[in-house]
Amino acid sequence: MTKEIAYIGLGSNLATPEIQINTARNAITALPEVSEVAFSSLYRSPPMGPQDQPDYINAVMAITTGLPAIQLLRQLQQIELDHGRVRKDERWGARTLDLDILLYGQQMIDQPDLIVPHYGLKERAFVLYPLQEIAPELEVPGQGTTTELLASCPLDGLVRLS
Ligand code: A4P
Ligand code: MG
Repeated sequence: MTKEIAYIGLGSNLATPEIQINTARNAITALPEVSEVAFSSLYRSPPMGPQDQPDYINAVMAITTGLPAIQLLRQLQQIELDHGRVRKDERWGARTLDLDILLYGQQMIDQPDLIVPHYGLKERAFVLYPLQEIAPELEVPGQGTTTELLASCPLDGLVRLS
């Protein structure tokens, strides 16, 4: 079976975010047909969206996987639920765990529930900086390398944690 390298964005701003990110990492690694390739530093940033919520902790993980992209998404959504994620109507509201597929090989996917590359990838410092940390030469299909994209993405208060 062909394997793809996929990049997953992890975010949390409730219930001790560092622990959420760590247990999510373990749950992703434990999925069938998934192996971890790299994991970025943790980053802290002020919330994008409603400001009356805690700061976020974000990271990016690279995996190899034999799962088709849509099956990977379903597995990630189950992990979100297992972490007590409650979907509310408020856009960009606080959450225990958010898992986004940033990239899936060099594929461009445009389906009702899955758009890859992730639409916020190049504007969001909390996605692009950790992604560039683990994949500085990576080509984002149709958009340039992560290092090139970083040049026009301000930090917006993002801090890399040691
Ligand atoms: N979906 C489509 N494409 C994808 C993809 N590539 N990966 C669909 C994952 N999901 C994808 O997601 C809504 C729908 O997107 C899903 O049903 C899936 O089929 P959701 O997780 O239910 O909703 P959401 O995450 O609240 O919405 P949205 O617009 O995706 O929010 P974001 O973009 O995830 O932003 N501030 C900081 N500092 N750091 C953060 O991480 N995160 C958010 C959430 C807001 N503010 C933040 C952060
Ligand atoms: Mg999401």
